[in-house]
Amino acid sequence: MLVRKLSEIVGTERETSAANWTSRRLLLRGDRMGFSLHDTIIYAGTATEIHYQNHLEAVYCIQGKGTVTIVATGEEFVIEAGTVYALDEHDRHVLRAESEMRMICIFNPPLVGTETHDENGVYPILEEA
Ligand code: 9YT
Repeated sequence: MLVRKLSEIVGTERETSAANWTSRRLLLRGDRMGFSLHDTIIYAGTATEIHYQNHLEAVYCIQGKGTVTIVATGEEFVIEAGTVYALDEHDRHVLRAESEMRMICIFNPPLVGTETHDENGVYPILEEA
């Protein structure tokens, strides 16, 4: 069994940050679970366009409040503690954080660990170093 604590990850190579968020990657592809599991903080007042063309992502909000807007349709959903959204159609979307949001994110296929959004909000498929 694998046991790992958030406190052991913060500030290590398992934490990846971008302008609008920081992602603490608790489980990665190397852990051989078939998915990756992240504890992610989205900074208050930010808007991030994201398009996971190569991955499915489920996001469970455990703290804070914001919205997700589907770019293709303009549909907007309020996301707050206790809400999960699943990007089952690789939906391009904009995530807006009214307050700081804490999200538990699951990716399939799992991230290797160093991925960050490209200019289109996409994570590439990476091979492990
Ligand atoms: C909710 C979301 O997609 N935020 C961007 C970061 C990503 N979830 C990650 O790598 O943890």
